Amino acid sequence: SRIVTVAGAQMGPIQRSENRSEVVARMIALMAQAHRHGADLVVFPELTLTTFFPRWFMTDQAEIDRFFESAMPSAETAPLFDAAARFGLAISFGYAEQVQEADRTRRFNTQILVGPDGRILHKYRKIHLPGHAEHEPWRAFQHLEKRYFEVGNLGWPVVRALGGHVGQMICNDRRWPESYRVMGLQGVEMILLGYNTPRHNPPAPDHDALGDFHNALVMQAGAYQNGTFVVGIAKAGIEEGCELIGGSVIVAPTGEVIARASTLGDELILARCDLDWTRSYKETVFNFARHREPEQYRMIVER
Ligand code: ING
Repeated sequence: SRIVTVAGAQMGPIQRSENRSEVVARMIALMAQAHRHGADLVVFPELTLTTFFPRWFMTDQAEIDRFFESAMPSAETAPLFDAAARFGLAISFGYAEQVQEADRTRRFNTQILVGPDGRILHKYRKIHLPGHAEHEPWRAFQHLEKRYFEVGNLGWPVVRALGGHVGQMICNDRRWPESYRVMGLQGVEMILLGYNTPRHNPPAPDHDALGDFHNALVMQAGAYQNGTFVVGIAKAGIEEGCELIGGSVIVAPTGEVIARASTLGDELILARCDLDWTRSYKETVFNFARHREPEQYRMIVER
């Protein structure tokens, strides 16, 4: 068996006035708790260093850039790396990444996996950006990820880490089966993801009552259909008047939820995950080499 003791660190709301050092202190408190429970890994939400700023229409790039990290680690985030090394933990967390690439400034919604030695083991940039790019005043709140971020340019890599094959995705990605399957085809055994999901989706208010159901549904399906663990961790609660769902979960390759958050605040969930548990699915019902018919799937890519 290859047991990874996984902690999910659900974060409660982060208000606009809260600075990075205050957030980092909350994160380190959860890491200390995880360490006391013998965790090997702590997974934090999407954009876990600031409030979910795409809810606002902003035009001043300097104001927008105050929500981005132009260095990782920086003075404010270095304590996370130090705590990971001190506790011998790997950590996965999301942040708004500003980077100079190909001689221009680029901005991504990013999640990184940092090893206990402080090395960045995996970086993912969000590919499925939900919402819209222009101001839509009819909405109770905006969802301007298409305005503030570029589509990720790193694909969905799977790396060797934690004694197995590990991948990451972010928030809206979890609703798209392709995100899981691209990693499933690379033999992924544990997918780490964070999310900031408003309870209310202005274009489809009739979906609101099903928010928690859809959240669990997509991660349980993705886990089962690709024989992988899925760790899905929320930033939850009421941020600047906007309610975000909780429902952080750890899902087994069976599709069963084996740990779930009960609150909408900072809350640690835990599970001992035996990566060998994936084999019974990857070698039988989802033996891709034996049972998939890619020639029949072309429409998925060509449309
Ligand atoms: N948030 C949401 C998500 O995909 C959304 C967008 C909200 C989709 C409600 C559907 C319903 O979970 C992010 N950040 O992607």
